[in-house]
Amino acid sequence: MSIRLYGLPGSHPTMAVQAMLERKGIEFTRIDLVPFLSRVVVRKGMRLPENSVPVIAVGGRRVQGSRNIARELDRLRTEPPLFPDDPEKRLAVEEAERWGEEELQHPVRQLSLWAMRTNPAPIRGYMERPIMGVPPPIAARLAPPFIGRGVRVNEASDEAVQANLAALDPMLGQIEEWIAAAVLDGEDLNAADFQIGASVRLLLTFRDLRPLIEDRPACRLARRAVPRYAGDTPPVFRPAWLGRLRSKATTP
Ligand SMILES: N[C@@H](CCC(=O)N[C@@H](CS)C(=O)NCC(=O)O)C(=O)O
Repeated sequence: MSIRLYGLPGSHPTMAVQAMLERKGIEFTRIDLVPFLSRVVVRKGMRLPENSVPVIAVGGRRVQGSRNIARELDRLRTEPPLFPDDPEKRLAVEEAERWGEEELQHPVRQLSLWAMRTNPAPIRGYMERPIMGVPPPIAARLAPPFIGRGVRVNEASDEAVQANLAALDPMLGQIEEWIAAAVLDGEDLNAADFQIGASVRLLLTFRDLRPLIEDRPACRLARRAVPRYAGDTPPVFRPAWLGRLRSKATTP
């Protein structure tokens, strides 16, 4: 089976799919596109309905979207499964997965784009391979205008980032409720573990956030689901925006 995974450097849903492929032991080649330009490649070049990655190409077919891809991977290789057999447990995993994609993924994307626009120096660290044939050192230097467009289309404003940072503690709390209920972080990792884990794992590449959250169960799950995530961003967020997380981290 030959699979190509199309993504973007640093993209957390792409990393979720990569981790699911690795979990299943399916061989794949990852191809990273240029941020923002990827929209044209995916919509016009691949004729897919959405303008986002991840996309996998398998046997002449393309599947778009991290949740669709999780189901496709279970069809392609049943073991180990990404969803439980038991219908009730499956529903709970699907709800956590939906939340991970619809509620958590975008705020994390906004934080990451805003940070890359504010300080482009760390961008190179998120690039693990050539970007559409362009070597990472050159691609990183060419990236800022594309990141700027990404910031605009994803509405990664100061206000959004401030609100997302304030919402982070309750979001991690929600993940930890699912961990306590054994929906997440069970014996076998499921699609929701990868969906959510990849987002939290990207948060752990931010030096502002890492010391405030890394001891939390949600972050242990993230490191389990995605042991390695390239990239490291020095402090970038305004200290006042971290107030809520800071007070939570110091409260026993
Ligand atoms: N929620 C979808 C979409 C993911 C998504 O928005 N991907 C971003 C990268 S993290 C993207 O393709 N962005 C292109 C752009 O904003 O120009 C999924 O999980 O597959």
